Amino acid sequence: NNKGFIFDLDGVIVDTAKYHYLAWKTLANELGFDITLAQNEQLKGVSRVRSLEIILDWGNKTLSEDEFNKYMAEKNDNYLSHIAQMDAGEILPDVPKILNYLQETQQGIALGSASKNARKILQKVDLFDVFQAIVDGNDVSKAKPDPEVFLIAAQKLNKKPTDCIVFEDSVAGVTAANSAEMISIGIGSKETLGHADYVFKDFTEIQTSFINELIKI
Ligand code: G16
Ligand code: MG
Repeated sequence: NNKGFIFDLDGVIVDTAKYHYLAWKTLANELGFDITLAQNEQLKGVSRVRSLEIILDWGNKTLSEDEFNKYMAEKNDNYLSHIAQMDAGEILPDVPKILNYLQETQQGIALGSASKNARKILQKVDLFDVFQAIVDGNDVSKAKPDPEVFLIAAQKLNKKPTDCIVFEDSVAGVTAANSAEMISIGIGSKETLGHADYVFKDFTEIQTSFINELIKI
């Protein structure tokens, strides 16, 4: 048996949320306000453009289109300066264990991320070659919770959506996986991700026996 396993990037494979936060915080401070870690939670899985719109709302600021684009570019440059320092040590615990198992059992492995920097990050942490298909913020026209990103990933893996399993840490991402009729596995808390088919705190809680069950479904 052979299924498609689709991974979100930020919050599932690596914790880049902390670098997004640092970069957005710097930007907000420049505009004269601050953003909290709790606010940062609401930006997880959200596109770059939408994130800046939300942040400007929080600070009660409006920008011209030129300024908006300037701040977006500045934020990304700042973010990329953190990404440049990344290495395989930043892969979240037990993610390699599951990826290795999926490779050993010849499952399809894809990435489904909102980030336009996904390929760069996978290269930095030395996981680029593990993925048979990479679908990221450059490839989609509709952001999560729209299922587009995962449907394209399934297509690239040559799998039916119902034969795919998605690992996601964001509310919108789990909703997207459910709309795609895929099995959704939330990585995080049951309170936030209660709409997922299964929820685990992190990959240390996921056994290969559970992966086997998913492969047999
Ligand atoms: C990630 C993050 C979001 C970020 C988005 C776009 O998504 O969770 O906070 O705003 O990508 O990233 P970029 O600015 O690099 O294009 P995911 O889907 O991997 O969790
Ligand atoms: Mg995520």
